[in-house]
Amino acid sequence: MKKVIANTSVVLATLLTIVFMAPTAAQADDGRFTMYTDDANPGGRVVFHADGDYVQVCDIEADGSSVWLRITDLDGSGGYSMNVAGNDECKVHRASDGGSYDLEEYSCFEFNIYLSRETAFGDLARWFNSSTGGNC
Ligand SMILES: [Ca+2]
Ligand SMILES: [Ca+2]
Ligand SMILES: [Ca+2]
Repeated sequence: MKKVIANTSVVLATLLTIVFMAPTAAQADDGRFTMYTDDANPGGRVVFHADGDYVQVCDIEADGSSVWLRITDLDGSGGYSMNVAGNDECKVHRASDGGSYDLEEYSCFEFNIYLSRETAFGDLARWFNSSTGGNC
């Protein structure tokens, strides 16, 4: 029995190593961005991966406010809005959803995240939809 516990510890240690190494690998990639709303204890977060046009919006605080994201194509007419409500709730859209969710490649997009109760807490960023891009 003791031997089984020891082996389990080795497996756990290995798994923990993998879990803690993963975010480092993700941060090293280009074309991945994160932004929070501007309130002191942020109530909203957006994550964008240019690869696959992955957009995740999360309501990360029980503050009575839902989170809105508006995406605007500064080079064209694309983009969309999405809303998520409820603490720890997230919504995801990606290119494979089709239509306006398939953002134009190599275009510059403005991401505007804000809270339903107070738009002054919004934040804005401009990101290239390109794995080698960045801010634009
Ligand atoms: Ca893309
Ligand atoms: Ca909230
Ligand atoms: Ca696309």
